[in-house]
Amino acid sequence: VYVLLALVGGVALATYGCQSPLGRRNTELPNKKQAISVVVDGCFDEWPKGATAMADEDYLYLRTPAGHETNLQKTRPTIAIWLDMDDDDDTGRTDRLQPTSKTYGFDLEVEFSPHPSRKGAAIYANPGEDRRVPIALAAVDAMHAPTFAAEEFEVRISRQFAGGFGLPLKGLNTNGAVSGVIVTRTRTGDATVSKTFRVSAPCRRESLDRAEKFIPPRPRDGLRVVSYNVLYGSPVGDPAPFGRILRSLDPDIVLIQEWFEIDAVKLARWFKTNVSEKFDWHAATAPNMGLAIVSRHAVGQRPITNEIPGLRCLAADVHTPFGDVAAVSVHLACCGSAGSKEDQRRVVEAEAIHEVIRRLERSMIVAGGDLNLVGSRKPLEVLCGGHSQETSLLKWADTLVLGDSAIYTWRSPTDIFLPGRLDYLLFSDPALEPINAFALDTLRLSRSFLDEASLMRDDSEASDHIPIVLDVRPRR
Ligand SMILES: [Ca+2]
Repeated sequence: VYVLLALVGGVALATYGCQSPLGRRNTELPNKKQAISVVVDGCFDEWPKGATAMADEDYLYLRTPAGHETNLQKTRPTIAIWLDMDDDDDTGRTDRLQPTSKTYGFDLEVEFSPHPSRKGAAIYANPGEDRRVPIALAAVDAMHAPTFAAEEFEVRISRQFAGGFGLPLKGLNTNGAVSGVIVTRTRTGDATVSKTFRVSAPCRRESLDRAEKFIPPRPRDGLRVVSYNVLYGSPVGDPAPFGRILRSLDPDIVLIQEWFEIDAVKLARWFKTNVSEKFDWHAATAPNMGLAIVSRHAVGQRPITNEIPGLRCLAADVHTPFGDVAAVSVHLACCGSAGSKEDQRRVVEAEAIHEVIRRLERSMIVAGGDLNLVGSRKPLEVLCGGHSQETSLLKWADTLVLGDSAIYTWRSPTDIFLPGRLDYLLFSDPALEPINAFALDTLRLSRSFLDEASLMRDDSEASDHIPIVLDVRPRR
């Protein structure tokens, strides 16, 4: 892979110019341990021309076409990756596939939108001819991007699940050739098989190498904004992990979703008790919507008038040392897929919220929340106010997970869905300059880092969403 990547070494700059439907990346990527590898974000600019598979010490990456615009975990027909982990037909389930006619020994199958539910993902090991063993999704640390509908996807599969499933030791589990195909299969069994992909995997890292990453300090000449879906008010009954996480992030403004039935006084007190006594916290809440905005700076709630029953949007002016910043916490309707009624509802909600934001008449705007972007990308574009990030009122930040080369904001290890990017942070570009953007998943970080930041290994598992962070400073 490094030989392959050397060909595109020129791309290894701090800022990627992503021209995919995701839009141009507008925040710097954090320094990475490797000079370059795949960033699982739905942009393909780091992929050498013609490459469909790559591998590094930790993961196998596959460029997976769907053939039409769709959500990979809500698509039909089923799309499956059949992996010959050691490129050896003596192991796994043998199959002679047209049009290649080569005989494979498929060891691992990753199915998207599997039958009969046609949603989520399923992973199976084939340790022998007639054995098919389901593997928990979390064990394979698999994910894909984008989460919203696209024509092709970046998929990654961890190389760290070796052993335990009777899978071959050569190839993916240690080093050497890995091959496979992508199989599209209808419910009646009709299958279309891709060309074979083959990659030479470098030596696998001995054990999961958690990143020695430190949370970038809050900017002195700017503001740190956090968006956090806290899972049905979990901080009330389980304050410790949320307190540690928010303390480590040191936010100026927190945009909260799913914290129901709490008033501004109680919420400010929760922050004083659990995050920092140093500040007099201020809050605005919409308790029936589960939304809140909390800041160390004074907060003035803005009235919202809209025509849409059940719209979840809360706006406030935050009186920062740099002037008044409009802060907006949003939670769009959940579920569905591209074009579904839920997706159409999200578009309508995004239109209404964009109008709310426009009427706030502030130049400095930060907005964020759980957009539930499991259908089309349109709600995001509409919320920002335009298809092009060049001309829209708001831009979104690319919140790479700290210490990882991927963007996800939601994961639930016991769910049928793989991790996804549901949450976004937006900012008004003419007035605010993005400095840093990241997401915090404590599971990705090393013991020494966690100790340094006074975090516990499983703190970010207190919610199914992880906090996303954006640092901005006023442009002068
Ligand atoms: Ca990418």
